[in-house]
Amino acid sequence: MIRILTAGESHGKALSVIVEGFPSNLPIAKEFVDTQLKRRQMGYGRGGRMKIETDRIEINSGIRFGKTLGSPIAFNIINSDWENWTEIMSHSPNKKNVEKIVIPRPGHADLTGVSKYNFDDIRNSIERSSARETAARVAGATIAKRFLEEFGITVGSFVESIGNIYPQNSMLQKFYDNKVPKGLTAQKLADRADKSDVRVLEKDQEKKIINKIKIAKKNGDTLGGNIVVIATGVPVGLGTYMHFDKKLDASIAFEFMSINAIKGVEIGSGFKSADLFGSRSHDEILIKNGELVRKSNRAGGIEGGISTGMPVIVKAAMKPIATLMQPIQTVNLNKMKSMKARRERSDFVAVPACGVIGEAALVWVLAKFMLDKFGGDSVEETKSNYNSFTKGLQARIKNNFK
Ligand code: EPS
Repeated sequence: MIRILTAGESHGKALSVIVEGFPSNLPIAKEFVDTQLKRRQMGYGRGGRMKIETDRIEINSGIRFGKTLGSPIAFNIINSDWENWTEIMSHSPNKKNVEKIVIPRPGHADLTGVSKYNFDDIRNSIERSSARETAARVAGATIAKRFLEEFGITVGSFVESIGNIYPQNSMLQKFYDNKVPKGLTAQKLADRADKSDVRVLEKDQEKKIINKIKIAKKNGDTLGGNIVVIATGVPVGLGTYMHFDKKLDASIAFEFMSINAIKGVEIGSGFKSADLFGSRSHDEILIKNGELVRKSNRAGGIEGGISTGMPVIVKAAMKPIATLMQPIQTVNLNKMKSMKARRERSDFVAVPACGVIGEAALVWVLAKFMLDKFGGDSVEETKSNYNSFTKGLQARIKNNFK
């Protein structure tokens, strides 16, 4: 079983992550992790904070001579902004009378946080509920990403829409229809998306989105959008229908819903399939060159909680950032008076970054299910188990039904 634990406040000294349960001998380079952290920081529409931070890891444990030892892996990511927050985030009693935050912003964990934890200062909630935490999560998940690569599994994302601006020629639809150009791995798709400032695949869509973000900024408003995360090279047989909490799709939905600001998740053509006849919703089974294949992939690579061997397709909806420069109505908790919410430095759009965080979510679940199925204390052992199941699988099916 793999586990991950993150710690850290948004404006504290550092974020930390501990990852446990990966086999030994997995090659992993610091630069590989730092590259993923850099990708998470990109995107048109981020606020001032991303100009301050250059996220990179310090390795504390679990790696020697560029390979995992099988022991817990621990990283730190220093918050450069901490220098400006040492008094506000002091570990000592508040002798300097640092001002308390008393006006909750709708859409954040401000009011729910103080209600639950008995705080008299909203700052106590803001710090941990901040999406800054996802930097630690992305760093930890790079171990899973590297692990999956050993089996030819790649995970990549792109932005499907921001502010209701969709592509003319939907790549997502091509995945549902199984009409994706041959050899287009999820990695290649992500590389293409990374070339765009908003991580979309079409130039024209990019232009329209940037214009809409400019309008949002001018109006002191924010935008959300949809991300698509795809995994290619996934073998048949991850997950099970044997028990509800062991289904692959159930775990994916959980992992995505746990990302800040995500309000909806679908696997394959999800919500759209609810509107169609069954004959238009499922993936016909055909024989091609003596092999069993699927005509389409509307199921998003999962049937009965088990991977089908087709690309795993996840779409997730991110709500607009809740900190508004033209704030909406709330209440001053100290005066118990109605007023506009507090402004504070924030992003206008973080959908491009969310795609990279979605990749971290999907690699994590897939690595977990790979290790559940194939086990192994060293990568070599996992590979040997993997090969014994996947090689000749189709021949075994044919043989069993003779
Ligand atoms: C965030 C508010 C902003 C974002 C932050 C998430 O930070 P700050 O309050 O320092 O301006 O930039 O995201 C990150 C710091 C990050 O690394 O993604 C929030 O309230 O969730």
